[in-house]
Amino acid sequence: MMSGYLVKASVVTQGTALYYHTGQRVDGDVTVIPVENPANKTKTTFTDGAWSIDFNKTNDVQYLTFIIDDNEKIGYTQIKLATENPSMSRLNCTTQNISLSGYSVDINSGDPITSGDVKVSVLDTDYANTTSFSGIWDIDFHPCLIPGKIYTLQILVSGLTYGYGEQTTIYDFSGITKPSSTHKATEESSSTDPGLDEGTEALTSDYQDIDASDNNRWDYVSGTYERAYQQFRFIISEDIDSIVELKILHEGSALGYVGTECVDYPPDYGIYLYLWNFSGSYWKFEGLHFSDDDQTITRTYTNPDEINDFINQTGYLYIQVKSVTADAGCTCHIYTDFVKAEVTSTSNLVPEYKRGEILQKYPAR
Ligand SMILES: [Ca+2]
Ligand SMILES: [Ca+2]
Repeated sequence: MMSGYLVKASVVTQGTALYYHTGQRVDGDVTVIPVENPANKTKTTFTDGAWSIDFNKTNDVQYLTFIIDDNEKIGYTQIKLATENPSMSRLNCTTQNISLSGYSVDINSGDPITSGDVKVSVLDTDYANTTSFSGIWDIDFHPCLIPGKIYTLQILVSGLTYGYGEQTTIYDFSGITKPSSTHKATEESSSTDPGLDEGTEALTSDYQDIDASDNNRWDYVSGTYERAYQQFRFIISEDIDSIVELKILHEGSALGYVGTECVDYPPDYGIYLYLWNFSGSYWKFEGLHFSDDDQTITRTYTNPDEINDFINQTGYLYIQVKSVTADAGCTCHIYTDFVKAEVTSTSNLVPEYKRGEILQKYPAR
């Protein structure tokens, strides 16, 4: 509550100060600042909530700001005495010493933001100050402000935190040399599908041929009346339950036989792609093409049951390609230019940059 009356050149203002949350009466100080003539500010102490203050009014004063504080809390209000307002831009500012501190949490995870930057801007002025923090943020800043004018402080806290996000890992033969603890490719000639790891391991030079889509190809030739096989093994390091997508790519081709002495001339092209199904222990057919040149076969799996069929608990994933069957007296070629698996999972903690904003009123003194 507040009332004011004019005594000669003095303005006497009275009011009652209560704590906002409890309604208890305040013991503290009241300061009145004539906004257009802040040098004339005056302060007095009061108890039990009731305050009264007077000051000498000059003609140019139209706004009064009252600030109540008890060394812990601050309240303020502003009143207007007249209708005409001189430009505040003509008024002198005084340097303020302001300290702010706080505690930031990531609103999604609830985890504290333990390091980052805090920036304070005083809106409607050019003043801004930034400092880095770790733990609780705090900042000291010294804008030049017009006493009695109420400013808005914009406090921006930005910090590094970590959240769960999707991450894609590519498994291919780039940089792999024989033998590798994780990657293995084998070649085999057989009239029936081989099991896992039954063939002969490829050479390091073969791994280099299949490490990129560059038309350098690993070429394997079967025996007569047999199919040519190539198998590729990867060990997937992601937790199987966190995998949301598995993508397989094979680029290559296969040639049914070579040589005019063969029965079925011209050649018979065809390449078949399989994934090993660990649940049923068999090669599951997943794609084919009959081109005489490189073609890409891609398959994408998002069904967790399917992903669990193709990647076992140890992370093993097997891809197999095979040719058609060679005729008697003929051989088959199988070519791989590039092969890879892409695994997208949610298991990895990924860095995220968080940003928060607080607006706070500030009555300059
Ligand atoms: Ca190619
Ligand atoms: Ca290649």
